[in-house]
Amino acid sequence: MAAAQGYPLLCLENPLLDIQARGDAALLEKYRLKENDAILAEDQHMGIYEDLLARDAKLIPGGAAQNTARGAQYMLPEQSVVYIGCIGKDKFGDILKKTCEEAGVHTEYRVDESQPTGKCGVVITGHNRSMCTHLAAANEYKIEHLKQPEIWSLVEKAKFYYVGGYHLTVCVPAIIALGEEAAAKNKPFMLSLSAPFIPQFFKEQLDSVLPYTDYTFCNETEALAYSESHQWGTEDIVEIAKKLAQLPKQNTQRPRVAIVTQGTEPTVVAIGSPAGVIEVKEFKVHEISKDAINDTNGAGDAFAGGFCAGIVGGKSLDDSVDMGQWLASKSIQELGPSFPFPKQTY
Ligand code: 26A
Repeated sequence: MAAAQGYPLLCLENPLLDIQARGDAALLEKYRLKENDAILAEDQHMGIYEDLLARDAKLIPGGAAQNTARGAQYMLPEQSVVYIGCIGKDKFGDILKKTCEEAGVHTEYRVDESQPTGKCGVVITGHNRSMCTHLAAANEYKIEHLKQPEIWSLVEKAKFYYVGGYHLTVCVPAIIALGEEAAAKNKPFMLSLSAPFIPQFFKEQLDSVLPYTDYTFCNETEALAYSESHQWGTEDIVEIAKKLAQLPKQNTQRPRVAIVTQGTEPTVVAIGSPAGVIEVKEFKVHEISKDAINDTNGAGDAFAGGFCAGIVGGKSLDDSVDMGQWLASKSIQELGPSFPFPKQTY
C-alpha cells in the first residue's frame, strides 16, 4: 500500500536484473564490447547471458535509477523513495521487488504479462565494467501507466524527481510529464545522461527533456559524448559542465546545476545563474585503497543516490556532493550496485 502522504523522491527508469561475472578480452571481443561501456543488446548479443552464467555469474538487482533509488533511501528516513518502471511476471521481477522492499524503497511496478523482466549482462575486467542490456518488459512502460490515478497521485505528492537517462530509450512522454509537473510547481527535477550512447544516438530525445532538468548528472565520457554530438568543439570537462549549466531551462526559478563525476578525479560542479554567470566548484573524491575496490558497477548510480539524499534532506550543494561521494565509495566496495549491510551511517 502506498503511503497516504506519498514519498518525497520519485524515481523512474528501467528495472533490470544484472547478470554479472568476471570476463576477459576474449569475451569482450566475442560480442564486440568495449571494456567500459553500456549498450542495448542486439540479436548478436543474446548469447552473452548464457556465457556469463557459465562463468559463475551473480544475479544482482540493477537498473541504474533503481540503484540510485536504493542508494538515496539508504541515507534517508524510512518511506522517502518510490520507484516506478516495468517488470515481467517472473522470478527475476520477484527478486527486484524483494530487494527494493528490503532496501525500504516502495515500488509501483507495472507488470507486463508478455515479456520477461529486463536483464543486463555485466562483464567485469579489472576495474572496468561493460554492460549489455536486454530491456524486454522494461521497454513496455507507457505514459498511460504513469497517468493511472493511483500512480499520478504519487507523482503529485512527490517533491523531487530523479529519472535515469536510459529511460529516454523507452518512454520520453513519461519523462516530460514528470518534468512538466516539476517545473509547474518549482520542484527539483534530476536526470542522469546514463551512458555515451544516449547523447550519441538519443540526442533529440535527450534535448527534449534537458530543459526540465535542475540537476544534470554525467560522468566524463558522457560529457565528452554530449559535447561531440552537439559539436561544441571542446573536450574540456569544466567547459562542458559550464555549457550544460547554461542550456535553456523550463523552470527559471532555479539555476541548473551540472555535475560531472570523473572516477577518481575530482567531481566538477557548474552552477548556472539567470545572469549567465557560471560558478564552478571541484570536489575531491573519497579515496579508498585500490585493494578495497570490489567492482565499480553502479558507482555513478550510488553517487547520484547519495546526492539525491542530500538534496531531498535539505542539505547544501557541497554537502550533497560529499554524500554522493561517500555512498559511491561504499558501493564500489560491494559486489555490484549494492550498499553495506549492516547499514553504515554517513
Ligand atoms: C537502457 N539501458 C541500456 C539501461 C541500462 C541500465 N539501466 C537501465 N537501462 N544499462 C545498464 N544499466 C544499469 O546500470 C547499472 C550500473 O550503473 C545496470 O543494470 C547496472 O546496475
